[in-house]
Amino acid sequence: MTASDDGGPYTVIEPGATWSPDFTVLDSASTMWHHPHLHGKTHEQVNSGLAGMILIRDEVEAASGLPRTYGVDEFPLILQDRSFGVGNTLRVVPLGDVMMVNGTLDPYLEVPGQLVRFRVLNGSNERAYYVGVSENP
Ligand SMILES: [Cu+2]
Repeated sequence: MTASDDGGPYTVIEPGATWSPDFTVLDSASTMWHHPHLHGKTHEQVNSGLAGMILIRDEVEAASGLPRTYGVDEFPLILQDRSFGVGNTLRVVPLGDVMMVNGTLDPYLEVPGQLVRFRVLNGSNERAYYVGVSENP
């Protein structure tokens, strides 16, 4: 991967512009995420929703028997805490007081009565999540 395809802090994408990196994925099947690294603005931009998942698949994962039909039996869940101010504007704070999943307040998902796969991503700025417990640092 070249530095220009890495999207580091010196790759500025102007409003309305498009950036199309080109690289070969070398990782095994996994759940990754992308987000900006503009110096001093990462928190604000991720808080505003500039983040998402990258689902990497391979033949091992295909043969695993895990559910893998996106939106049918495999679901991405991006957890983010947020805080809203006057007029429901997003506030940039380290720890939000409202939970969102996939950018949705009070999320609801109906799943089939079978084995399903959740790909869970902590997309929060500073909050850590633990199974069954959410802890503030
Ligand atoms: Cu990062």
